[in-house]
Amino acid sequence: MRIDVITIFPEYLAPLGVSLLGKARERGVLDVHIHDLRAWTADVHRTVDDTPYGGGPGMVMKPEPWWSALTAVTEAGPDTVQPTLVLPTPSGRRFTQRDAQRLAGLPWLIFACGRYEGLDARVPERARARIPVEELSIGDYVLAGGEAATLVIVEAVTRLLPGVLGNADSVTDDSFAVGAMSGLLEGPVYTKPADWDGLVVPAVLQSGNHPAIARWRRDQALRRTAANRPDLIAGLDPADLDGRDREVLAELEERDREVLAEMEEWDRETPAETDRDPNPPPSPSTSP
Ligand code: JEW
Repeated sequence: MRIDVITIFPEYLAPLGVSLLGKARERGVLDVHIHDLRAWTADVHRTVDDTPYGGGPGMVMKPEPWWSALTAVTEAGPDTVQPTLVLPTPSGRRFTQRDAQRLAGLPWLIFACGRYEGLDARVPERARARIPVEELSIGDYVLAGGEAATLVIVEAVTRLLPGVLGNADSVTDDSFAVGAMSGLLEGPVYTKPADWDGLVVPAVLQSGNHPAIARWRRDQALRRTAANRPDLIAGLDPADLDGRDREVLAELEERDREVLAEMEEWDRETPAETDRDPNPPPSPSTSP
């Protein structure tokens, strides 16, 4: 896979030259090129931004340097394959593991890292008439530019390439990956020593009873998913749940109902704040 990154902060992308990615690059699986957008400016000040039409805060990236850069980078690459332009933006579709898998199957990705309030909208519009363009958001928070999002997407994609990760099996069963535990978060993992300062690894994992281990792991995955990602539980296909799965989830829902009932009781029996003594007498402490 070939990856080009265009940015006004090429030093920000330095991690792409080291460690795991470095190994893949040495093996020829991955070919990464970082470009300084300012190389395609025409004025003495190397200007890449200007004020927004219609007014408002901040600056917008000028289209001409971007179009020159994209044209040059596209023409410098292989002429046998088509590039896909990846535009990290807070206004894009959410980037998921499915996107990572799909992008990992493509031969050539060009990442355009914006800054300020983003690129002039005519850049992706014009690029779309020539090549596939993917406007992607890595999450619902606002970064200062596309560089960190590019590092995230490049790492998620390249770890799926053969030769990037040493152990090809360890990419198959992780959280969000497709497989037996699809749609669930991973449960806790342990390694030696079995007893670490009195904290012991759950006995079932040391039992050698593989069906029991698989069941325990699924219980843990269900519990953790219900606690941290109720949206994923809601999205599960009922056909993927067995009897024990339903039992675990029913138990968690029952605990939820008990806590809710307790809170409603507290609400009924506690006077409103406006009716309460702001300086109550000290009550007996229950702290350890
Ligand atoms: C992200 C690229 C480039 C992605 C995710 N655009 C824009 C923009 C920015 C701040 C406020 C409003 C719009 C900054 N910015 C980026 C932000 C990607 C750029 C400029 C980004 N969050 N933030 N998931």
